[in-house]
Amino acid sequence: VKKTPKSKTPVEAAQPVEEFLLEQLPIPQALRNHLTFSIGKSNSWATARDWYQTAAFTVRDHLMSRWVNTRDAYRDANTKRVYYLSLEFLIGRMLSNAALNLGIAPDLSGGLQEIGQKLEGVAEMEPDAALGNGGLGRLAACFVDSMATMDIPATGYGIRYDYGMFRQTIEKGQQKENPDNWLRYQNIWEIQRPEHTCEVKFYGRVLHVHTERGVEHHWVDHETVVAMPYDVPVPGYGTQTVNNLRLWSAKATNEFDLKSFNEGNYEKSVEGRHGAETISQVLYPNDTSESGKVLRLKQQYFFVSASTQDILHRFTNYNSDWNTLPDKVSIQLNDTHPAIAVAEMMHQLVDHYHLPWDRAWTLVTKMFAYTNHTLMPEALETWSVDMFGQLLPRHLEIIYEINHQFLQMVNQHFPDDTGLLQRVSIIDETHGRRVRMAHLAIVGSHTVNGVAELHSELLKTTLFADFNKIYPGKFTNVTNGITPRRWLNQANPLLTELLTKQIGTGFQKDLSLIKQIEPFAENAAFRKAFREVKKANKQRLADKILQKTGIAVSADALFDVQIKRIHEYKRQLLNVLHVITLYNRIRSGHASHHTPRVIIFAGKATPGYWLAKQIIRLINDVAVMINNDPAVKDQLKVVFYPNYEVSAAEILFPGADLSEQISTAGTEASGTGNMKMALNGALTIGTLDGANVEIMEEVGSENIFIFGLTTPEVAQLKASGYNPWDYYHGNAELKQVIDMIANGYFSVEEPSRYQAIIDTLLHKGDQYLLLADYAAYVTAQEKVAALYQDQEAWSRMAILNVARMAKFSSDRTIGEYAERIWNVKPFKA
Ligand code: GPQ
Repeated sequence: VKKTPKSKTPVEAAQPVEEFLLEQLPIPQALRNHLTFSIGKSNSWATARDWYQTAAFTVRDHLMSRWVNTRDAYRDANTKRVYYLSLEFLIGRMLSNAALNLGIAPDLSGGLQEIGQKLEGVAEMEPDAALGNGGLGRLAACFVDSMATMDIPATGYGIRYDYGMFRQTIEKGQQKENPDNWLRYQNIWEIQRPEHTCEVKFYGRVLHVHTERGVEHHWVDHETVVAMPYDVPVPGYGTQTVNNLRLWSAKATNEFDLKSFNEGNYEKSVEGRHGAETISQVLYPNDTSESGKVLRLKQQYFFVSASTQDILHRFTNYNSDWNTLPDKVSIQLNDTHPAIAVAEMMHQLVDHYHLPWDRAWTLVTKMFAYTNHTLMPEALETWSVDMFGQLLPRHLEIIYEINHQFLQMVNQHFPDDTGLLQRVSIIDETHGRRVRMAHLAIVGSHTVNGVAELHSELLKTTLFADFNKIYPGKFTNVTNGITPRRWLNQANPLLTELLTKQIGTGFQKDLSLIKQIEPFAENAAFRKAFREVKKANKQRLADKILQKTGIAVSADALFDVQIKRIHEYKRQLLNVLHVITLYNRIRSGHASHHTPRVIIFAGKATPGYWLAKQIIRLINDVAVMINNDPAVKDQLKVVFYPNYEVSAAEILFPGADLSEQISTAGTEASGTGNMKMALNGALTIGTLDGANVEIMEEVGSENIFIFGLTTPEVAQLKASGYNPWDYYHGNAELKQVIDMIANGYFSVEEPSRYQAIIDTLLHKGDQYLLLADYAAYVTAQEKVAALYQDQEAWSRMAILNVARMAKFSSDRTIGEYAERIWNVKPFKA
C-alpha cells in the first residue's frame, strides 16, 4: 500500500532550549536593545507605535523558548493532539495578555516606566486581531487560552484574514463599515512557516480509474491554491506551555497561467493570482446567519483541506499504524463552518492514502466532534448541490456515499419511514437540492454538543430530535465559559487586586477559589472597597465614552449595559422601548424613583441586515433627543458606543452595573457576555435563556433579575395565536412609546423613518415577542432601580455574583471537553 505512515524519529533528538540570553536580560535593557536593533531608532525619534513594537518584541522573546520546547515535547512524546477548527478566532490584542500569562506584566510595566512609557498607552497602539464576528469567535479565543493554561496539547486552525471584522463608525446616527486593515504594520505575533505550505484544489472533475486496488478517484483539471501557514503563539497562564494557532493565508501558485502567457496575455496570466488570494482576504461579517456565497465555501474548504493535510502529515511522520489515528487526533468542529472536514478526511484517507472506505469511515467517526452554536434556522448552512459539485466534485461524490450508507442504516432501524429519511438526509430535496452541513457534521461525529444546558436540551427535542432518536447518546451539553485571565485580570486590574488582597492569586488559574470571596459580601469595609473599584472602572468607561461620542456621563448613575451583535432576537429594541418609557415618565413627572441611569449600547450589525442597522439608527435618534432635552438633565443618558471589539469590551464589562441579557427565551444558545459582566460585578436583568439559566442557578434567584416568558411559554403563546395588538392596546405606556416611534417623534425630519420597525412589532407578528415581555421587563427594571438606591444591598448582591462565577471559567469548559469528548490528558512540556 502506497504512502503507509512510517515511524520516523527526528534526526536529532530535540535539545531543550536552555540558554536564552534574550529572556534573561533585564526588561529595561531588552527594551532599549529592541528599540535599537529591531526598530532601528533612538529614544528621541521613537513614536508610540515604535514603543509598542519594541515592547512586543521584548515579550515575544520570553515566549520563544517555551513555544519551541512545547512543540518539541509534544512531538517527542507523540502525544494525542486536539485540533480546534474554527473559521473565527477573535483574540483581540496580545501584548498585555502575553505578558500576563508569562508572568512578566509587572516587569514590563516597570521597565516601560523606567524609559518614560506607560504600558496602558503602549498597549493601545496594538490593533485588535478581529478575526471573528462575536460570541463564537471569542469563544474559540477563550478556548485556546484555556487549553494552553491546562497543558492540553492543542492546535487551533483558522484563516489569516487580511481584513478582519469591519470597523464601525457612526455617521448621522447610522452605521458605516470601514475596512480593518490590521496587517498594515508588521504583525509581531506571527511567524510564517513556508516549509509547511500545502496545496488546495478547486473545480475540475473526477476520473474513475480501475486499478489492481479497485476503483480509484482522480481529481483532475483542478485549479490549485497554495495555503501558507502563519503561526501565532498561545501562552498558557502559570505554565511553560505555549500552544500554536496556525492561520492559513491563500497564495497563488507560482506557475503562471501558461496558456494566457503564451497567447501574449501577460496581464491575464498574473490576474489569476488575485482570484486565488481573494480566498483569505476578508472575514464574512455574518453572525448567526449564513452568507451563501461561493467564496465563503471556498474559505471553508481552503482552511479545512490545508489543516487536514497538516494533521495527517504530522501523524504519518511519527506513526505507522492507521488504527492509532483516533488515539493521536481529536478534531473539534466549531459549528458547521468547518464541517466539510468530514468529507475532506475521507478524501485524504481513501484517495490519497488508499485506505478502504469502511476503515476510513470508522477512523473519521472516532476523530470528529461537532459543536452547535445556534437554533436559529437562518444560520443553518446549506449549499446548492450544483454549486458544491462544481467547486468540489470529488467531495460531492463522497458526501453522496456517506449519505447512502447513513440512510441505509436508518432504514434498517426505522423501516419505511420515508418522512424520517427525507428529514435526516444530508441532501435536502425540498428546497432545490442542497447539502446540509449540520447533517454531515452530525453523521461524521461521535459527539455533538450544545453550549448551555437549555440549548442542548432544545437541540435534542427540536432541531435534532430525529438524529437524537437515531443516535441516542451522541448529543450532550458542554456549557460555555470565558477565560478569567483576559476577562478579570487583564480587563479589571483593580478588582483583581482587591480580590488578591483577600484570597491570594490562585483564582486566576483555578476560578473555583473565587468562592472564598463570598463571606466578604457581609463585610462593610470590603463592600466599600468593591464600590470604589466599580466607580473607578465606571469613570474609566465614562472618559472613553466622552472621547468616542462627546457625551458626558456621570459615574454616579446606574450604568445599564447591552453590548453584543445587533440582532432582533437579542431584543435591543425591547431595551429601547424601556428607555423611551423612562423618558416619558421623567417628562411627565411620573418617574417613580429617581435613579439616574446611563443606558449604553454597543454592537455591530451585519452590513446586509437592514433592520439591525435601523435599530442602531433608532438608538442614536433616541439618544440625541434624550441627551439634549433640558427636562431630563442627568437623570437619563443614552450612549451608542461605536466599534464594539475585544479591546472596547475590556473597558465596557468592568464599567457595567447592570447586564442586559434579554433575548427571547429559547433563542440565545448560551451567551458569554452574560458571564463576563457578572464576573466583573454587574447584576443581570435577563430572561431564562441560554446560560442565564445556569447563572441564576449559581448566583441564586434572589441575586438576579429574571423576567419574561419561559421557553415553553413562548411556544405555547405562539401556538395559541400570539397577537401583539392585544398588548399594544392593553398597555397605555407601551402604546405611547410605539406611537412616538411610529409618528416620527425621534425622526422629525423623516417621520416614517422607523416604519419597518413598527411593522415588525405590530404588522408582522412580533416574532420575538417584545410586546409580550414588555410589561414584565419594565417591572423588573423598576426593581433594579429601587435596589440601586440601596447601595449596600446592591454591592452585597454584586459581590455574591462575582463569588459564584467559578463555573463559567473556560478552564472548566475545556476540562469537560478534554475528558468527555477528546479523551486527552494534560501534558506538561
Ligand atoms: N454564535 Cl451560530 C455566534 O456568535 N455566531 C454564530 O454564527 C453562531 C452562534 C454565538 C451564539 O449566538 C451565542 O449564544 C454563544 O454564546 C456563542 O456563539 C458561543 O457559543
